[in-house]
Amino acid sequence: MTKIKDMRAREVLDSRGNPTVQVDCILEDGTWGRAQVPSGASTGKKEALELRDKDEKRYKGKGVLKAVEHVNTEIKKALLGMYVFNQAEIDKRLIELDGTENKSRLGANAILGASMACMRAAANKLGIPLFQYIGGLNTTMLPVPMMNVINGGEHADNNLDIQEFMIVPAGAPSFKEALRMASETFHTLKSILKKRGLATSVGDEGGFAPNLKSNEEAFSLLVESISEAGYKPREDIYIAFDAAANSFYLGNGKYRFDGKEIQSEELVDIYVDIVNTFPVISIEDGMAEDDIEGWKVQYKKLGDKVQLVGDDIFVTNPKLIENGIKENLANSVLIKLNQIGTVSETLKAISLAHKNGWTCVVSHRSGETCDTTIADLAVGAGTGMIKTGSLSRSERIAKYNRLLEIEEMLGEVAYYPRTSVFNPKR
Ligand code: 2PG
Ligand code: MG
Repeated sequence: MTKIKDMRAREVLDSRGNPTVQVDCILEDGTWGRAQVPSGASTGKKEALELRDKDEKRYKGKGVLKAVEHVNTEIKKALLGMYVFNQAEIDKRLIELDGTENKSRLGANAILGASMACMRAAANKLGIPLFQYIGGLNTTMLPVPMMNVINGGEHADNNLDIQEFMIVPAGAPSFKEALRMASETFHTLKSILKKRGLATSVGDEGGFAPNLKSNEEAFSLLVESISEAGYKPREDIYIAFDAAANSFYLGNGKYRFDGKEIQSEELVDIYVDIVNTFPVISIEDGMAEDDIEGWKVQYKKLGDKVQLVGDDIFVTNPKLIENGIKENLANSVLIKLNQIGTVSETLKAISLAHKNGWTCVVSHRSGETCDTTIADLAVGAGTGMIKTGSLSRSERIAKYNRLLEIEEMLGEVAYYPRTSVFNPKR
C-alpha cells in the first residue's frame, strides 16, 4: 500500500503575497503529504525556471495556474501507481517528462512541488519524522543558524548594497540556546536602531532595513548589538553576510559599492578589511556569478580564512558545483531546492560538495511559506548549517520552531556542531 493514488495542486500565496504552488500527494491508503514551493527575488541566471502565467490580468502576471495545471494533469498521470519510497525514480520520471535542461516546460515550481509532496507522503506513511526519512537512524546533528537581521540589496528599500547581514550563534551549547541568544540580540538591535532614530521596519526576510551611512556601519551595529545583549562577538556569536554581488555588478569586473565604482580586486580588499575587523566566518556571493576572475581572487585572498559560499554562481546544480570544485572558486555551496527543482538532485548536490570537503548551507528563499521542509533537510542531510531569515515573520520562525521540535525529539543524542562545522578543511 505504498503507491501514489492521487496528486492535487492549487495556487496559494507566499510571504510576499505572490502566488505559489502547493501540492498534495495522496497514497492508496489515504496517507498524504503536502509541500509548498518558495520563490526567490535575487536569482541566479542558471536557476531552474519558475513558471509564471504572465497573464497581466491576474496577480500582475505572477499567477501559477499553468504550473498547477501541469501537476493536476501530466505530472499526476506520470506518477500514479509509482512506489512513493522510490524518490530517485519519481524525480527521474519528472525530469524526463519535462524534457528540458532547466525544467522550463512543466516549471520547476510544479516539479519541485510534486517531488517534495511525495517525500512528505513517504515519511508520513512510515510514521517517522521527515528528517529521519531523509537521513536515516543515525541523524543527530542540528544546524547552526545564519540569521539575517539586517536586510539590504534587493530585499529592502534602503541604501545597503549587501543583501544580508547575519548573526551566527555558533558558540551556543544547543540549538535552543542559539535561538534564544539570537532573539535577544535581534531585540537589542531593534532598541539601538530606535534610539538612533533609524527605521525598525523589516525587509522580506524579517531583518531590519534601515538606511545607514555605509555597509560597514551595519557590521558595527551587529557587533554592538551582540555585546549589548550580553554576548561575546567571535566567541558566542559570529557574523556572516550574503553580498548577493550580482545586484551591484556593473560588468567587466566592476562593481558599484558604497556609492563608488570599484574593481573586483578592490571589492575583495574591502572584504579582507571586513574579515580583519569583524568576527566574520562566512561570505556568500561575494562576487557576481559572471565575474569568475573575481571569484578566483577572492578564493586566493580569503579561501583559507573564511567560508566562501556560492549561491547564484552554483544554483544547487551538481554540474556547476563540480566545476567550482575543479576551478577552486569557493569552499561552500548554498542549497536551495527550487534552484534545481527536485529532491534527488538537491541531495546529489549536497553529497557532491561534502565528498569534496566543501560545506553546505541549506537555505530558504526570500519569498517563503510556512512549509518547514528545509529544517528537516538540514538535519537529515547533515549539513550542520541553515540560513532561514531573521527572528521575525512567521514563515521564517516556522523553520526555527521546527528545529526546536527536532532537537527535543532527538533528546540526549542531539548534537549542535558549533564552529566545527564551518570548514572541515581549514
Ligand atoms: C539568497 C536568497 C535567500 P533570494 O540570495 O541567498 O536569502 O535570496 O531567495 O531572493 O534569492
Ligand atoms: Mg544568496
